[in-house]
Amino acid sequence: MADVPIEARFPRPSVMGVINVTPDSFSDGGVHFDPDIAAEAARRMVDEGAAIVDVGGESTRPGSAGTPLDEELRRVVPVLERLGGDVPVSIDTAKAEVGRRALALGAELVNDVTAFRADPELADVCAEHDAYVCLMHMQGEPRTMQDDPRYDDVASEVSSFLEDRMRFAIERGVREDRICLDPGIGFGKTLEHNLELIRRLDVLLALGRPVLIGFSRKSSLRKLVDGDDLSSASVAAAVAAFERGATILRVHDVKAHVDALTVARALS
Ligand code: HH2
Repeated sequence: MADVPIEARFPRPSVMGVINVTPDSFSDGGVHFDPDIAAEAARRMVDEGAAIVDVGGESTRPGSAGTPLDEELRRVVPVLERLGGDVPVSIDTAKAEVGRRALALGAELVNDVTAFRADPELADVCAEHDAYVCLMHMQGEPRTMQDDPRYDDVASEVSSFLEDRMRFAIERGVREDRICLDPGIGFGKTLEHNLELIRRLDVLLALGRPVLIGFSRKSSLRKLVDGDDLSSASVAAAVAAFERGATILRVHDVKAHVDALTVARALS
């Protein structure tokens, strides 16, 4: 892997396209379950301006119970094989073995929504491959995380959690200049928590790492707008996050986000 810090590899703003190879993801479940269709969608996202595509084989939607290793590998490996190392890929996994296989197949970033808590060995795998890493905050676990999330001060608590997890990753050999941080929009958070995390993104930015935000099609947006189509609401959230300092925006509708962020950057 090229020896480039994550902030140089992903200039602000960069778009990460989402490819969920799952039957049950909350926004695009089942759409990309066929590996040919998933690979084609990934290539299209890159053509539309995505800097990277995030391939995931385990749904983390509220209430979901987790996917066994064999099944997760069965979902993501055929997609990664089809992308053949020529499409920039991030692997959305919390499992060391999935990370290992994905990095061997050319993935360059490991996106772990558990920040190496579920499987600490994933940190060693990332260190060995000198992979880029996204560490995300989650309160609780997907099965129960939306039951009654509570914080005294959400921005400070998320930030100190991520500081601890970054220290852990570095202790295991991951270089700091490979790491980006994500407050985990919708992962054990109410609408108000999510909004406050974006409004007070400076608290997280003070850790000195690039920030990734995934607000796209999250159910909180549904509480703000009428109807089922969350694409405009997602774009607005991404632009607001960018203006407050976010670097990587994880999104489903790549073209709309790339256009909006291009204009937002020109205006900044
Ligand atoms: N959100 C989801 C999954 N992975 N990774 C990061 N770093 N940040 C996020 O906000 C994030 C994530 C959930 O969204 P989605 O992939 O659309 O759904 P599902 O988890 O149901 O597959």
